[in-house]
Amino acid sequence: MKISDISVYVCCPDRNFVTVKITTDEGLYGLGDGTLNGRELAVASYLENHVAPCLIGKDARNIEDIWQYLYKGAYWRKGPVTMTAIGAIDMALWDLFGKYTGQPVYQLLGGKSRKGVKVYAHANGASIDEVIEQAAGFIKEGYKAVRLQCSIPEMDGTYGILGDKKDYYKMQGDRHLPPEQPWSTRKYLNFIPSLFKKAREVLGWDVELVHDVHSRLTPIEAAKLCKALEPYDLLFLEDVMPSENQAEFAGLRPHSTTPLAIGETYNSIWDAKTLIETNSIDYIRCAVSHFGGITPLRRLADFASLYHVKTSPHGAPDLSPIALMAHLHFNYWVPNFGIQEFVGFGTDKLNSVFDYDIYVEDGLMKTSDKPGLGVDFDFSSVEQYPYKRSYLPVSRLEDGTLSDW
Ligand code: CS2
Ligand code: MG
Repeated sequence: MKISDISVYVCCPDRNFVTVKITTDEGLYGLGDGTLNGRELAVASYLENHVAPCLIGKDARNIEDIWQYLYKGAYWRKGPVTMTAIGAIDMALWDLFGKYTGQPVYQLLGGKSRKGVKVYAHANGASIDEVIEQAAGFIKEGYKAVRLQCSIPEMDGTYGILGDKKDYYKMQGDRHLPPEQPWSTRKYLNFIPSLFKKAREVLGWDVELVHDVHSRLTPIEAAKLCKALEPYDLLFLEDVMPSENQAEFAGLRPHSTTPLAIGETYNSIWDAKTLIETNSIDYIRCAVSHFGGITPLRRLADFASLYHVKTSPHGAPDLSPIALMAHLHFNYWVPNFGIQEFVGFGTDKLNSVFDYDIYVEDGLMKTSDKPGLGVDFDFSSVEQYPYKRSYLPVSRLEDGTLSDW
């Protein structure tokens, strides 16, 4: 089964996605997600100009060798652009191998370890009441876990509640440049515990609650928040501070039993190694696309399991349904699975472009037994919904200083 063509498709059905199609001489094709939010064309170019030419003629079944070839063979290792490109190729190869063998990918990984994949939904709102009302709706639908994000009073357009606004592009203005958002750590820290206090009063204690800090605190502020939220028993607190300095996380642990999650921006096991082996985190959130594919994610999960760290792959709307499907297969199998982030089924436009086989039943995500990843793509969407330049927001302190995102 030799690779005969690799094509890259960039389209924008309400947001930009990079899709890789690997075709073989047997006429089969596999799909991979190469979307890197705000830097989509860099990955597309890396794939088209630097990766595709090297892979034509290679045996598509040699997934591990192709991964090593692209990682070790490039000399310039790691980095989000490189690893997202490798991730897209790796996903497409697993999809292909599934189609070639007639097996769903979870079966090739070692089979199902669970009935379904527990997910957490997103409740985002402009006020505490709005967030709690949304969360209550999810619980009623059967969800067992919900992430709570709320606008901070007197801080317009707080990041984290942006996801629900479907006019994402409008916020970026006519020139499509990064929107700027204000940030005040003091206002945030003064407010957030009241969200979780009310949530427990109204929603009770059965539901698992999550919150994402988006790396905005210093170590001492992070310790303060972990302690303040401890009475509300979170499943985890995500990205409580930036992690370039992995060693800082160990210092947080003695302060609080609030579980910690991190990893959505990581693209190599080296980004997580110290955090894991010093028992500094509880959940590792690396994504199949940005981490270089299913192949390295398996190695990460096995390593994490030695330290009781569970997986919780990133599941934001800027990962395409191809990555979502890859996560679903991975999560069905991975022994130390924690929970999957799930933001819902996307807009009508998105669903007209991607045909993906998932459903949620009693808070568990499931798929049927289609070979491969169980996802297809409308290749004409590139003309129908062409790429639109887009950026993530930038945050500034109230005095104008650029702040951690
Ligand atoms: C967030 C993401 O889902 C999450 O946990 O951190 O929405 C993140 O902001 C985006 O994926 C960035 O591209
Ligand atoms: Mg996050």
